[in-house]
Amino acid sequence: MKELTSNWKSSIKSGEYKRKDSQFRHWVTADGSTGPSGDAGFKAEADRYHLFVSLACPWAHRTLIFRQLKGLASLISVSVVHPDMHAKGWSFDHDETTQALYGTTGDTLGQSEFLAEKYFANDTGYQGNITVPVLWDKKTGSIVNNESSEIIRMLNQAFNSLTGNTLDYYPQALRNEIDEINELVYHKINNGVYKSGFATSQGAYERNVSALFDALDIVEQRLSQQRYLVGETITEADWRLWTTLIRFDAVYHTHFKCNLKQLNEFPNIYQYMLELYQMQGIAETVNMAHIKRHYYASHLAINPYGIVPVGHEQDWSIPHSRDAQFN
Ligand SMILES: N[C@@H](CCC(=O)N[C@@H](CS)C(=O)NCC(=O)O)C(=O)O
Repeated sequence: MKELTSNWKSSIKSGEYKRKDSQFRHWVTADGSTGPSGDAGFKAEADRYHLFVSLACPWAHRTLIFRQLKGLASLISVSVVHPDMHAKGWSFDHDETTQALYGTTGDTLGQSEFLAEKYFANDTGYQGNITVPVLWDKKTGSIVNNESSEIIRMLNQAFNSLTGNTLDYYPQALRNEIDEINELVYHKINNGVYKSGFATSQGAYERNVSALFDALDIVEQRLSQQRYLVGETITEADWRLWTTLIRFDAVYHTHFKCNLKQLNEFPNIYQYMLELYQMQGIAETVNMAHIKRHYYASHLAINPYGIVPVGHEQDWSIPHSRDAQFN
């Protein structure tokens, strides 16, 4: 297998990290008609679709959360890669030890050694990055979509008639507000931690850390006055923010040098993070050992010996104050 040029290494120019666009953009829809992009033919069906994820990846984590929130665990299967990501990209390395420590599953659909094989399965000339999450169609043996923000919208809607779960995390009436806060959260926080950690100049690093903490101040202020990002209703905007928050103190603060403050110094954000962690089905999507191992042991350019910091024990099951604050 050829060596891959990893996303973050290839895209650093003048100190600024630039994330590339995802390439597979088909949509699963209730009746198989065309979605906002890509081809038709991907009808929502039980046991047809599969997710390839790393438990470390905040983007992949979104899709696991929506699989839980929308009651899709028995309809959509999952393979979990090994946390270490080196020259050949994500691997399906898996044994009893990695399973116990990191929740790896191996390639539960086949015999692939690396995730790249799934990308090249139907497109030997594929030039894009080999990223998780991947939404895979077991019927055609091909990738449907590798853009998490789109996968969660499909999971939110397309399978409703199969599951009877009509909870809506992107309701029509709130879309403008959700889109607006997503913009801030994506650029300054979700991707902001990466832009800080992968900056290769002091200036780029300081610019991005400063923008990140300004955005956290805005979010802190907002969450002091309302329960969720767009009011009293929890939406996709909250879950998109949350996957960064849960990794913050253990990884981004240290590894990506996002260290103006720890997250627990933002009282409203911290309590909100606890509240969401304690929602049904969510804690089981979090594997801190996998998260820490991936970041610290894979990004050797910024942590050359791959040493994983011990860190302090974080207990997210302690009672939170959001009920009392917003009743
Ligand atoms: N836009 C993608 C980004 C996914 C992404 O960058 N995933 C990272 C892991 S956190 C990855 O697989 N990186 C591997 C690489 O770039 O080589 C999404 O949101 O789905």
